Amino acid sequence: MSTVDLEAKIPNNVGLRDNKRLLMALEKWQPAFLRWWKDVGPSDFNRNDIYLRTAIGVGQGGWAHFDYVKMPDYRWGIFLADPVADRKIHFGDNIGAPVWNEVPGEMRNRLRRLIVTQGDTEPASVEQQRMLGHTAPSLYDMRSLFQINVEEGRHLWAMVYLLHTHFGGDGRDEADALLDRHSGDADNPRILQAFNYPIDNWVDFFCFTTFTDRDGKYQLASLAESSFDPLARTTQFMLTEEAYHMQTGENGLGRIIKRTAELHAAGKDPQTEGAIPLEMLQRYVRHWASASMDLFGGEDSTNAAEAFASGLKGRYREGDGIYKDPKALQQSYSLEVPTSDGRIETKDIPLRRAMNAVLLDAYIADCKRIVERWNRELEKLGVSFRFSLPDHKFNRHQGVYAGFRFSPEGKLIDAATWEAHLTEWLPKQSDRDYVKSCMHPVYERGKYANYIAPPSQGANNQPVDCEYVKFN
Ligand code: BYC
Ligand code: FE
Ligand code: FE
Repeated sequence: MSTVDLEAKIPNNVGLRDNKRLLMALEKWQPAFLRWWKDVGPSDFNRNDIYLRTAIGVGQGGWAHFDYVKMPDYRWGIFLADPVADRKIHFGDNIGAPVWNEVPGEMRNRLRRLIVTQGDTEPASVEQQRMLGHTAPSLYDMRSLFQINVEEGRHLWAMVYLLHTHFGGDGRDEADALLDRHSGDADNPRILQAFNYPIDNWVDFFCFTTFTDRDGKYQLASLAESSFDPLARTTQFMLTEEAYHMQTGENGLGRIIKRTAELHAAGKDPQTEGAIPLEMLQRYVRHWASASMDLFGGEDSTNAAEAFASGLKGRYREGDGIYKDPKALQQSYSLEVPTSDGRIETKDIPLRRAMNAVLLDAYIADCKRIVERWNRELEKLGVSFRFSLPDHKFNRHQGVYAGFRFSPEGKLIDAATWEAHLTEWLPKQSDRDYVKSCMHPVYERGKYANYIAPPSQGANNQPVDCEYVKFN
């Protein structure tokens, strides 16, 4: 197993110590990163001791070392999963050839663009969430937020490492630009739209970590198949951390649902008790699910075809041998496309061009499982409300459905029908005002805000009333 240099200024298992030029470049970027953290990362709480998990190795358990840390002292490091000896390309046009450790010239631009897009989302999410500590519903939740924030910071490091190591001067410029764009900045926004929406309340936060971090899981998983081995190894390791982000979302929403359901069961009106009505939560779910589906890009995409053909991006679990044709040349994909005269046609497109749609399908199946889990809880609590995922055509701004109007069930509708139902389907101003009115911080050990049930277990087997964040 690779050795991790923990004493280094930048902890790493990539032998930075022996690559003086790279080390110098990264040590120059490091203060810019810390400045960025201070300026637009979590507002306040940088002096609190927080019970955080830090990656100190890539082996089993090595990435889950817990201790009290102040966020700016978190050891942001560079960790790649250990290499697989003699790894071969396993999909696309170059099947069977050895994987690349350097970027093939003809793939440079496409690969740089993928890495920059991935890298851009990581700091964006930290910026979006920067005010949430001020309204944390408990110390447990505050810890989760900051855990996610420091790890997204590390994911930025992961992409910056690749840019610095493999893309020369252009890569260094791109690494700087990752700290210059800002979420929601009118002049210099983040690349993908979902990363420009504000996340200033915990309902948006839990929806974002459920649905948007889950796009992260699928994008990272497809990059983890990459023939460019350093990218595959970096993203593999990032995925180990990602699971916690999605759990935070799924459990967080589950706890909000539980609290509301318990009030229903007790014959009380959730809204007079400061809890979140389930219909309202459903509107937030529709917003974030559809915004996250946009992150998969167009369903019919030559970019996606080329990324697959050249071996840069595979399908979900491509390496597990679950697909019949690893070249994806023999099959087609049936895509529903809206026509200008208001019908939906099924069009067969070459499978390679449908790679974004194939990945989106896997994502949607995963999201459906989450929603079903919430619904089983509701059933247990004796509440008749059921959550549903919007159809993939609903409220889309990217791909073949952009510019058309669909109901949450996937029925093509006209603009007037859309307008008439908008406030029923997506969060409206009064929802936002109400949710905001529920956001009061709870910093007392073991106490939880009124709209959310306590978690069923604490972090890292600690009790739920552990002092996860110290105010000293
Ligand atoms: N917004 O061929 P198309 C995460 C552009 S989340 C704006 O349809 P393609 C995280 C596209 O760039 C995971 N623009 O799509 C989560 C292209 O522009 P050009 C992030 C968009 O290129 C939570 C044009 O439209 N990782 O990690 O196949 C917290 C046509 O594009 C959008 C990645 O995204 C959009 N939504 O696929 C923290 C992986 N969609 O070239 C972190 C890397 C498309 O015509 N990125 N466009 O100027 C990719 O794989 C691809 O760039 C995309 C788009 C899947 C995003
Ligand atoms: Fe991430
Ligand atoms: Fe994440």
